[in-house]
Parts: sequence; structure tokens; C-alpha cells
Amino acid sequence: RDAGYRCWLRYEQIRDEKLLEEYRTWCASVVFRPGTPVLCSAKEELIGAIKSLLAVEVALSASPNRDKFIMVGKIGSHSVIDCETGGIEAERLGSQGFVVKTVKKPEYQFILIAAGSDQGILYGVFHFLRLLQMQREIGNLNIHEAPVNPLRMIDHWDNLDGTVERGYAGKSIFYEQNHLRDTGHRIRDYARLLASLGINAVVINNVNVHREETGLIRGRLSMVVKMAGIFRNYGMKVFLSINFAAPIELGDFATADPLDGEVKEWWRKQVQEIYRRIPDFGGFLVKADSEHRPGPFTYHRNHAEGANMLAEVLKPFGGLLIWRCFVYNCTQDWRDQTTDRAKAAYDNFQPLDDLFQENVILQIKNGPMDFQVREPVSPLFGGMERTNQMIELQITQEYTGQQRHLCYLVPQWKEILDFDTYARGEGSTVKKIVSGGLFQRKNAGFAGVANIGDDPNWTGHDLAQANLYGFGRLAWNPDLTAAELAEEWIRMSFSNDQTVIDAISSMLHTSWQIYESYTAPLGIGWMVNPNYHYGPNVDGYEYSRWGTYHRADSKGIGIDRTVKSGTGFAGQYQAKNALMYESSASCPEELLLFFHHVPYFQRLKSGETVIQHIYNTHFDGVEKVTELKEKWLQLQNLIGDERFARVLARLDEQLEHAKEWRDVINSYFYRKTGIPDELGRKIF
Ligand code: GCW
Repeated sequence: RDAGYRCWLRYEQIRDEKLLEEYRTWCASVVFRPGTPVLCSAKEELIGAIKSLLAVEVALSASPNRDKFIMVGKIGSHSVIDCETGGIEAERLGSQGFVVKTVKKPEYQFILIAAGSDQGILYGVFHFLRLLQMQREIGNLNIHEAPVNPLRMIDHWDNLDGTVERGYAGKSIFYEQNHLRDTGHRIRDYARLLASLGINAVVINNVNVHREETGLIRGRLSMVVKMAGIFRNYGMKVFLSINFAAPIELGDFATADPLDGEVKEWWRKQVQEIYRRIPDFGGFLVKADSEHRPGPFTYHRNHAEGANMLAEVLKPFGGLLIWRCFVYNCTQDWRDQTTDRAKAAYDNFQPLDDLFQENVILQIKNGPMDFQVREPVSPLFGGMERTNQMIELQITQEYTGQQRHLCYLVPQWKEILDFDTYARGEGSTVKKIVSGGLFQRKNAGFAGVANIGDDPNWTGHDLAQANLYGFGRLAWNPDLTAAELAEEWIRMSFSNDQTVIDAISSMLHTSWQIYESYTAPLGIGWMVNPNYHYGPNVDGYEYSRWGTYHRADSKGIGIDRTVKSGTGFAGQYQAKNALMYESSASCPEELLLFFHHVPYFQRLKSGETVIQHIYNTHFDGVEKVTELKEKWLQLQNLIGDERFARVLARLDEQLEHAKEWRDVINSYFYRKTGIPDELGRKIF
């Protein structure tokens, strides 16, 4: 097995003799009576991990028979457990929280892992194993945890033919030639990885639902049944992306009008059959009227009418209907300077606030454009108080180096989650909106577009595993810091050696800004090769129909999105933010070109002009990649497996490619403006 395969569940044997002894005294005896599949998964994980970490045989029993042990069980299942958890209100733990606690009695001492549900126990076990892997003290534990976000979902853009849209780590681990791959063990290992983070929902097919995938709700339902079986054992519900025009495409109807009674009846029948075979089915995810996907617009119905029809059908079964807000005009004329893609989601959905059913959740991309290296937060967060919302983040690195460049995205996500929308005054952060807390909504949460494939190490770039890890942990608790998450991930995936932790942490922490510095400047985005979205092409999207322009000429660059003289996008925010973005003096500099068209000679706070900033950051970015590589080289003898060489190869590629970015961008602006670099460096 490839050293990258186990990710953060390596369970590498602990070398420190003292620690080993200490851990063994607690862990060699486990009291656990697993009665359900989820509890069996928890037991297997716990026993397997202890054996591997501590090289010890584990005695499993139904009741205490030693003076030190681990006790796992549901609150209400054992008098010893109840005696210790009596004071904890069920409310505090919720339906998925847990307790991990060291209990010291005169007769015996034990570590208790308890919860009100099977899922909670599974999460508690993984939490405990994280402590062991990180070599933490376990003699005085008193941990209570409950997830902040109700829905913690991974979205797969996998197609049945085995391709993965925007996948950079090989083929789908699920499908091949329209069948399930014979890799039940791999899907199970994937489920373990996700469960260890607290993920509780998985969308198993691409939001672009093509012909074959349309049949997943009917002819191919048995595939879904099998997948649901694997994920269920790890506490996850399976969701399907559906084709809004399925009533037509599966051959029965001439219309998919959501207000047509027969169409609704048709959906009801499909849903009934799905729930007959998968009683805990999660629900549907829908990309409608977006990038040529069908939707309610065809029938002059709005998104609420489209979503509610499906929601009503799912409701009796407890299903959710997740509706994406990625709706914009993808056939824009580039000459048209009044249409603004950034405004589209808000324009389409904000007027519908209050019209959606209770089991509908709007899934909103973090920014108003599309997962660029830098964007403002979508103004829909904080703009719809009476509608369930969840945030969609892109773990797969479509626009952030495609897992060939190092780009740790957690710092970016933290900025987004901590952004204050001011919807209910100060402190109305995005994280409080998507947790459901701010507007008291129970259906809310996180979705992340998966970055894994069938590469031996799951993510292509070994260090890209940190993004999946960070996403899942933030979905559990968005208050965790980027530094804490990096450290956890490094300790578990690589080593507890401080040199390794320091070096990789510093690489991760600087990587997003490094990537930003040699790609599109000051929040303008894009400048990539069309379709693939890899590699520099400043005008790649400039004269296209996708609404993604930079409007550079010989004098200036940027989009005027102000209310006063531009597209008016800035006005979609609550007053305080709208004002901040409206003026180029108060607009955060990293977003300057997103909101303003400015002359190249405009000065930034640093004193440098915009054009000089472009040159400087691009030269500097390449230098910084060299430093990344140097940091990694220091670890040669500390990471003794194929991961070392593999990451090194990616860093070499990144370095070459960063030079390409630097030279293409700098040459473009030098030629466009004729303004030389003040430092006289080589520009082509
Ligand atoms: O970013 C764009 C991608 C498409 C994707 C789309 C979406 C799944 O380039 O590949 O389609 O967003 O999010 O729907």
C-alpha cells in the first residue's frame, strides 16, 4: 500500500516507550457491546487502531474486568455510563455529539467514550484516536463536543463513466463504465476517512446530471442502494444529484413543469421507490437553469416553484431538497458592460426569500463568481433571512492549482466564514449564518466539492489531503483555526516530530498567498486557459460569453462594480459592507480590481503603483515557491517514504509553472501599458 493511502488514519506505531506503556495500560482492555452496524464500525476502528498504534492485543469485553480500561457505549445502555454522564444534558450533546472523559474511581479508572447516538459514538471514537495519534495526555480528559453545523456534506462531481468533473486525482473511486467499481474496500476506506472528520452526507454524482446518471433515480437505483449501504455504516446519508428534466428524459413525459400535477405525481412515485429501498436516503441536490442544465425557467416558473415541488414530494420521508444558487447568464456578450455575473445569484434568489419550503436548503458558492483564488463573499449570505442556506466550498483545486500547485485552502475558508455580513448587526458572520444559528434555522451547513480520486494517495498532491481534512473539521467546528488544523493533520499524516510539523505548517500557511501572488492580481480572477482552467491566459476569457472579464486596456484594469458608476454589485451587501466596497479608498486592496477599474498608476497603501504591484508580486511569488521547495528538502530524512519524492516532483512542477505565470502576466501588462518595471527585471 502506498504511504499516502491511509491519510490521517495511519495509526503508525508509537515509538516513545514511556508513552507506549502509559497508553497500553488504558487501551489494552475495551468494554464495548456493539449492537448496530455503525457501532461495529466504531469498534473495528478502535480495536484496529489500538493494535496498530500500540502493538498490543486488545481484550474486548461486555463489562469492566480490569482496573484500567476504555469504556464505550450509549448513554442509557449501562449503569456505569449513566452514572458518569448523568449530569450532561442530552441537549448539549445534540443527536451527534459525544463525551470523552477520564473517570477515576477507587476500584478502577477508565476512559469513557459515550454519546446519545451511534453516530456520536463513532465520532467520539475517532476523536479519541486523534488524541492518541497526536500523542496527547489522556489521563485527565473531560471533553464534550457537538457539531456546530447540522449538515456536513461532501459533493462528488463523479460521472458514471468514471470521469470526475474538475477532478485532479485520477478517476472516480465509485464508477467505471456505468457500473459500480469493484472496490467496495476503497469506498469503505473513504467512508472511514470522512466519518473521522464528522461528515454526515455524501452526494454521489455530479451536479451536471447527464443521460446515464439521470437513471440513478430509477433503472440504476440498485447502485445507489449499494453505496448507501457502505456509507450508512459510517453514519452518512447518501444524496443524489438529479436532472430537473428527468420526467422527460426517462421517457415518460413531454414536460417537466413543476406545477403540472402529473409531473409531481411522477416524482412522487420515484421518491417512494427510492425510500422503499433506501429508508434513510438523504434527498436531492439540484443544479437548475445553470450552465445549460434544465430548470423551471423553461416553464416560466421561478426557482422556488421548482424547488418546492420536489421538496413536497421528499417531505413525508424526511428528505432534503438542496437547490444550488449558481445561476447566471452564461451566454453574455462581452461588449455588454451592464450585465454582471457577480450580481446574478442575488438577483435570482433574493426576491424569493420566504418562499421556500422548510426542507429546502439553498446551496450557495462562497463567492459571487466561481471559486476563484480571491473573491468577496456572496452577498446572499446575510441577504436572505427567511431561507435555509448552506455554503458550498470547492475542495478540489479547479482554480487554485489543480493539485499540482500547493494551495492550502483553510486560511481562505476561514476568512470567508469569519466575514461579517452585518445582517443582524455586528457579529453576523457567515459561519453563524450557515450553521443556522443566526436566523435559527435547523436545516443548514457546509458542502464541499470533493478533491479525491483513485490515485493511490487519493488527492494527487499528498499535501492536498490537508484540504479535505480541514474542510471536514471546519464543518464540524468552524472556530478551529487554520494552524490547529494543519498541526492535527501533519501529526496524524506524517509525524509528531517538531521539525516536520514546523516545516509543513509553514509551507501550508504561506501557500495560498503564494499561489495568489503569481496568478490573477488583486481579486480580478480568471486569466486562465479556457475549459481546463489550468495555466495562464490573460485574455482566455476576455472576449467570451462567460461573464468573466478583467477589462484591461493601456491605462487601467478592473471592473467597476460600484453603485455610483458601475454595475451596482457593491450595493447588494448590507450598508456597512456596501460602503466599504463602494470606494476604492476603503475597499480591501486584495479585492481592488474586483470592485474598481483603476489606472495602473494608482498607488496602493504600500506606496507602490498597481502596475508595480503586479510586477513585484509575480517576481516575488516565484521566489516564494523556491522557498517552499527548500523547506521540503529539509525533510528528506524525516519523511522516509514515496511521499517525499512525490511532493518534491510537484514542487518542481509548481516552480516551473509559476515562472510561466509570472512571465505571461508580466509580459502581458508590460506590452499593454509600455510601463517598465522600476527594478529593471527581465520581462519579455
Ligand atoms: O466552476 C464551474 C466548473 C464546472 C462546474 C460548475 C458548477 C459542475 O467549471 O465544471 O460544473 O462550476 O459548479 O456547476
